[in-house]
Amino acid sequence: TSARTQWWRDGHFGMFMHFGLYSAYRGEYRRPDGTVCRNAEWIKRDCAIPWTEYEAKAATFNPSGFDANAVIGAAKAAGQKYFVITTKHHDGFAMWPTKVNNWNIYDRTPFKRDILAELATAARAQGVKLGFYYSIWDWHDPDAQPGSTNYAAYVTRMKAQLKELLTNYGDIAELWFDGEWEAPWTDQEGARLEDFVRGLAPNTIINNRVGSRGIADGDFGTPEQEVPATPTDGQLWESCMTINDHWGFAAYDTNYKSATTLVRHLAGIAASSGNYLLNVGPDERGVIPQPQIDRLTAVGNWLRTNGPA
Ligand code: JFZ
Repeated sequence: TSARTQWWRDGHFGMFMHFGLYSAYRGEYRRPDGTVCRNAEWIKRDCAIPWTEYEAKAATFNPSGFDANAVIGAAKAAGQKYFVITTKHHDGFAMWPTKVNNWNIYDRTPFKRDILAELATAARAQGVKLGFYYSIWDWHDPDAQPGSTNYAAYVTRMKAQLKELLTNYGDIAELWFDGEWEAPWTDQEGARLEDFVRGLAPNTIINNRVGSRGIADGDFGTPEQEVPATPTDGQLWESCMTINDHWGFAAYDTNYKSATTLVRHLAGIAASSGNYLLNVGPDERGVIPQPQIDRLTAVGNWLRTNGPA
């Protein structure tokens, strides 16, 4: 409970966004034999899509409907104080023009824009804080694979990417690491990574998935898909949740939580001094589906009618 985390403790409510090359599949992969495999951000691995096909998909990925002002506006209208986007999920695909490798949205797709820069500008203009999700686990980098004898080279590249993220887009409010559970990541590596981030961005709030919850615990805990019954006093936490049953876009998934349920989650979490990071998943055009927008609007309306101030 320091001045550094004040805004975060006061804010309670943020928008999570899972958006990546996987979004281009709309949640479905048609196998060569004609059968269909359904998944979202894990579609590459869970549907066993060959890299050649997944890489070819990148050449068709053109989310020209992405509108940073509209996205940040939707968060703001919902009463959300911060916004966290997947800059790189487990597929290793960077959603910004990284110079570290060419497995990124700028070099591999016809979409020649930097949505992180657009989001940074929109967020600053609208007074919403910007955060980045970054997966330590990487299915694509050859040096990050199980049995790699050169994992250190991958870690060096990872730090170079994080330096880009922390220095090219203004102040980054929150870093949301993930995939740390996957070997050969260690607590020691997590502690070094946390130090690295603190050195570059001392005010950035870091989640506990930077290490294996041993030495490097970051700033806050990350319960998932739940309103914890008995949070630990003095331990900051943020519960992330899907708005339907998937993180990434899945066109067939219409199992949306009702606005009433979302309000109940938010109120319950805030009452236990937690934060609620509610996810949206834009489609292959980069547009947040209307049913998701409708629910965000309803939560915002409830807050304006019943919330503080
Ligand atoms: C991870 C990702 O694999 C998933 O795709 C999504 O991005 C989610 C937010 O994070 O999934 C997890 C990570 C940690 C737990 C469960 C799912 N956990 O600690 O229970």
